[in-house]
Amino acid sequence: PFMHNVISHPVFQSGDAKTTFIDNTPELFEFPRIRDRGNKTMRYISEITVNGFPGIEKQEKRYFETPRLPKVEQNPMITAKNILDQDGPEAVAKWVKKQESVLLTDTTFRDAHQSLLATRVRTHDLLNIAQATGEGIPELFSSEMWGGATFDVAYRFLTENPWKRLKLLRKAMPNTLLQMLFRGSNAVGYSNYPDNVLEEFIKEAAHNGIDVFRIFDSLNWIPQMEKSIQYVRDAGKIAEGTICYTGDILDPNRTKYNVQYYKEMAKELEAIGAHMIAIKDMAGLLKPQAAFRLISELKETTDLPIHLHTHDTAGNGIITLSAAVKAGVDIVDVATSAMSGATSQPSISSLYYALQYGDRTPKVNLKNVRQLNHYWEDVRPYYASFENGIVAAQTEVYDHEMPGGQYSNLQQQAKAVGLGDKWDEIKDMYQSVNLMFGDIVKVTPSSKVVGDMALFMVQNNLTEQDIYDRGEELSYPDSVISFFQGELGQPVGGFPEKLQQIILHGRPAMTERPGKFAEPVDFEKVKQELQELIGFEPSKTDVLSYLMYPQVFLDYQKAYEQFADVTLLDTPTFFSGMRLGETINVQIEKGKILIIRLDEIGEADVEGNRTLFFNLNGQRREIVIKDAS
Ligand code: 3PY
Ligand code: ZN
Repeated sequence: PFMHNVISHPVFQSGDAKTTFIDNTPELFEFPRIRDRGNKTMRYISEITVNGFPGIEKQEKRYFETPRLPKVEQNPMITAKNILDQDGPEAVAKWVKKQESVLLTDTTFRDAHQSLLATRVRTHDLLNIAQATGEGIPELFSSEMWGGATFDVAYRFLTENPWKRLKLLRKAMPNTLLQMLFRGSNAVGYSNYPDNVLEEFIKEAAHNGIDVFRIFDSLNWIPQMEKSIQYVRDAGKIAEGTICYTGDILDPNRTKYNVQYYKEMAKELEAIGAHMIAIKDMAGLLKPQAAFRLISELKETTDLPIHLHTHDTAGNGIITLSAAVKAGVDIVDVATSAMSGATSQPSISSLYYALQYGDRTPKVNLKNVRQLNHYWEDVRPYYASFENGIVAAQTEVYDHEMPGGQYSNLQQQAKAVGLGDKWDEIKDMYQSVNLMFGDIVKVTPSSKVVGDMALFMVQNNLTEQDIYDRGEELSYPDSVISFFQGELGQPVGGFPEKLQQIILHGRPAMTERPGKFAEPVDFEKVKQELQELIGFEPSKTDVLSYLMYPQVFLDYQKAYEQFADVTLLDTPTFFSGMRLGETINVQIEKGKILIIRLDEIGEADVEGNRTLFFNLNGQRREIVIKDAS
């Protein structure tokens, strides 16, 4: 129901929308004749009130208390951000190594809500607490607030421009390093991009406020990370070369990813210019004793600072982090308590108490930490519809090895194709497919390949043997074909040849870095093309977004034209619309407030249209909405 006009237009849906589409299809532009923001805002509210928010069940708007806003005690100091700005990334690395206490990265603004709430936390709610977070915990190494799925979800589901989020948080937290997750040659998307796109993206991200880039490759293939690391260095920012952790270094039966493997990878990352080494345990597989061993050995291998990222899915997060701290890890990732645990990161305050009175206790003002957490206790319930349903520890992750972010997605996908009752079987199949594929690193986008194949096999009642026996006759999911063609790069130890032959029906595969052959993008040309589509001159960041997510970006622009800036709405209104008789305030700019009251919702007429009667700043207004029910 959202952007009915353009998006559901048959030409647009067929994918044939050319640059002349808008000229030849003037009816699309009949609705936004209403110029003013008040009407556009009421139109959005009406749409949601009548038809619900897309993708979630329509429900009564709940009553919420205003979130408690903290009064933090200030303790001005020289922060890691100040060091970066004054002396550059090497100075930061040196400073990190000098700290006796363990340093912390707060993932509340990114991975925590990506892992718990389907990445749905809005800029509105981040911005309300950003300044207090920066001032209340200046000791943080960094705040992770961008990358991964945030980019896509912001445009697609929240009708937000993620670049604007970055700029606003940058301004609100001037003394905190802002960190992003970057998928190497896949940037913040799912496919391979030409090198000059990576370069431009990193340049713009740095320019708009990103200080630390955590660069990983979904197969741990160094050639896919090399360029990005160089571009981050060129931008004067911090490049974290990332090792994705999989398997179990202590399991005598699984020797592919052993300590030696990780040590060699750390050396390679150092050699291609990483300022720090990140260990990205995306599924939460790193057990406490393995963490102690891994960090101890890596500390002996490299002089670069080591930054550990894990998930608490199996319930061992704090023990794992404590063991890593004991072994000398420099920085660890944590989240505010109300947004921690289960598929998210371990809690900042739990870790604090676990390490209290020790020689590496994190230096944070715990009173401030607690105050900030009150805010999140109050805000998380806004997003109840997006909770992933994992409320307790799940040790079976040690078997299936599915990243937390994928778990609920794949579960949804399974339900959508009528396999909801086969979820246990799908998890087992996921594990088998991983082994069939040669035991690969599983994280966006390689995790999607394994998930798609598992679903495909369960759906079609196929066993591993069936694939070998009559696999030539089957047609596989696109992601699986593209993986075996080498389009994501090369997995550790290469592809299983027999399976590769079967899936590619004997066609040859790429063995080199895909970006080596990709034509550079002509930014000027893309800009022209986009300008014709949207009717105004796009910014550099618009062009980059359009390159990564063409349709998503165009959909976003249409929604913006239709509804104006919906990021200004409070979150309960954004997801649930308004109650009859309710009044809300929307600050559209400094000193300019819309006071909106919903007075009446009319009956649907024969065509299914309803009239909603509002009072906007004292004047009666009507909005007509099609009831899609
Ligand atoms: C992402 O790429 O979105 C991830 O969070 C990987 O863990
Ligand atoms: Zn993560």
